Amino acid sequence: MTRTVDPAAGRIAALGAALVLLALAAAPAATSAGEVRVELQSRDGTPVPGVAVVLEGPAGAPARSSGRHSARMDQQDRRFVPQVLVVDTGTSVEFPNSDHVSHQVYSFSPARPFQLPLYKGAPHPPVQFPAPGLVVLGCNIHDEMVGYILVTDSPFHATTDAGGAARLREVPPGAYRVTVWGPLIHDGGGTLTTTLAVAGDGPQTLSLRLKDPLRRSPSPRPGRVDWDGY
Ligand SMILES: [Cu+2]
Repeated sequence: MTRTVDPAAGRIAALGAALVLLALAAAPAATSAGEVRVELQSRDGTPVPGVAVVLEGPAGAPARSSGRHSARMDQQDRRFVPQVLVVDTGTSVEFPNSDHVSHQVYSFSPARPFQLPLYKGAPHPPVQFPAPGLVVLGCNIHDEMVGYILVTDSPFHATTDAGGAARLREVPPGAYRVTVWGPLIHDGGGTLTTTLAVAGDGPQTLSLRLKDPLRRSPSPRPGRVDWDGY
């Protein structure tokens, strides 16, 4: 059996672990909420939608969740919709199939291997994602289908909209590490990181522009499936 291993997943998991340790070691800091807007443009200046943005830190921030414990990734026109989902560790995700054809959804990613036997509609219960990392989804019937669930210990996460903007709300002041991940991003192997000082006294915007052209097709792909022994 071939497994899909993405180096970005391990890096993000390690950062999540560090965040938890810091949260345990320090008392909660006084906070005032702020909104952070992260804008992502391609090399030619067009907005890049469907990209995951995660803010981690600062030291001393209380451990907390985003408050969202369930999510949904639909299947429409032989695509996962949305193609990229970013969720808190422990979130349960529904995978309804709105197509007229059946799909067989699977992941061999170390963060959460699973498979949903061939189905239409919503016969299967939600799948829980108990560990941080990048989960790459495929369909055993349609090789072109690929979806991604980025599971993070940080409550500050969003995906970019059609205008290439991600909005992160109620971000306390402090120094954050910003991670940007998308399946069409070529820069940095798909993962961009930077730092951001959040002042907390009003909305802030971080504008990022890619140096490399976007990939033509999403990466990584799900591993080729050998169902024997699964
Ligand atoms: Cu399918």
